[in-house]
Amino acid sequence: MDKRNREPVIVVGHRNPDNDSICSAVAYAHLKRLLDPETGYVAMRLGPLPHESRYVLDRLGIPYPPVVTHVHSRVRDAMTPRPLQVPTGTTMREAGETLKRRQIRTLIVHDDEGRYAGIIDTTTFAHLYLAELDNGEADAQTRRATLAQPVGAFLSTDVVVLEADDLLNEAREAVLASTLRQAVVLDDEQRALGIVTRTDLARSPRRRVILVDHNETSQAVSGIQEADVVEVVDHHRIGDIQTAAPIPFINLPLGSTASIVATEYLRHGVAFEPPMAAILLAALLTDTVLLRSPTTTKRDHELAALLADAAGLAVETYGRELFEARFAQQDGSVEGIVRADAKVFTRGDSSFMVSQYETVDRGDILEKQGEIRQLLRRIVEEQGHEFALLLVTDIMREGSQFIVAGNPRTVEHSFNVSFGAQGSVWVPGILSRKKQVAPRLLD
Ligand SMILES: [Mn+2]
Repeated sequence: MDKRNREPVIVVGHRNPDNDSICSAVAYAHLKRLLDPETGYVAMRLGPLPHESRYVLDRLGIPYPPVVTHVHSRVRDAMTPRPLQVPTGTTMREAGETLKRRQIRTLIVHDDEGRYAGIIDTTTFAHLYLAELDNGEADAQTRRATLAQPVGAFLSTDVVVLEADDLLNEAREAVLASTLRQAVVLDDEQRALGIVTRTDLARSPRRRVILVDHNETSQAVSGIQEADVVEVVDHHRIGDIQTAAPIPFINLPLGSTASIVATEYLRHGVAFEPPMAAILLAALLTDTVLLRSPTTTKRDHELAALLADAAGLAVETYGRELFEARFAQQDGSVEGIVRADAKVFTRGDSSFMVSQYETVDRGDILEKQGEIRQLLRRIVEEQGHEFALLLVTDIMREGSQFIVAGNPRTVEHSFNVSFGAQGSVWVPGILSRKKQVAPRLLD
């Protein structure tokens, strides 16, 4: 297969990327480049960068992975790049000899500024000679005169013009329907980047993708069915990705995809350069909520220690910085704390609200408790809720401060706590509204 124009393999995480999807893609693309320098590997992403990823990459001076919008085949995946080009002043004789010597069919002709002007191809010469025969002028002198003229006078200009990022399926129809059945690919400045011939179209190139941190079509880049998934590295349940050939498919029940990527570095005996260790550790710590989430394994703990060592970082401090970077973007006003992530639930005839605010230090919030309760009380009155509850979740201390207004009985019963006059109580171990709070209040 023609390898001249193989675009790099895309390494990409899921849609609405989290830090693990970003960092695992960056570190795995890096490992693949080291293991296989012949093939290009490029980390990309499917959406906005999470704040903590921005923090990690900025701190290490690593460029943000670019966004990939789709992996449908494009004109650039099929075209023959860097076509042979000659200026308009070239003589027909020179052009003809070049075609013959290089055994090609088409020459791109450009003007004095290097902009595409038209093409000369083997059919141009065929038509010329046939015309001479028709006119009974096929003598050596006429032929020599014709060949001494510049190509500018004989250009074919009714050639399909494409852009490199055009979808190949759409371009294919246009090219096959055209007279010359080939196309030139121009850049923004009208310079020729490549040509697309019928042979190029017959090759049907597919883009190559490595999926990290997901293996389901619904979470993958658009056009994935039209691309070749060449590898999967993931720690989620097995989904529906299908391939035509066997591929390396690494799926392990670890706390993060970064843990698997780190394991791959070790398996291949590739030393952790400090920036890659820092990137992998960042993903491991955010995905496992500082090694505290129930998905965390013994192996994650071991890898975190190893990566921290290689990166010269302290696990707890670094993890705290990552979450501070994530939470720094939250609205810290009383309105923001109470309303930014509020959910209303109904049970029978009554309704209640549960808000959550995550932090690495609940101290600041506790100082605003009076104001927070006033707002919660107003919400209860205005909305007619049974109660309004705010969870100030402190991920470092692994628990939530419950602040309530309205009738606290349901909450007190469900969690076996007593709010007291302040309407506020610390509940250790409660981190998830969805998994630990809502089900108990609705029960
Ligand atoms: Mn993950």
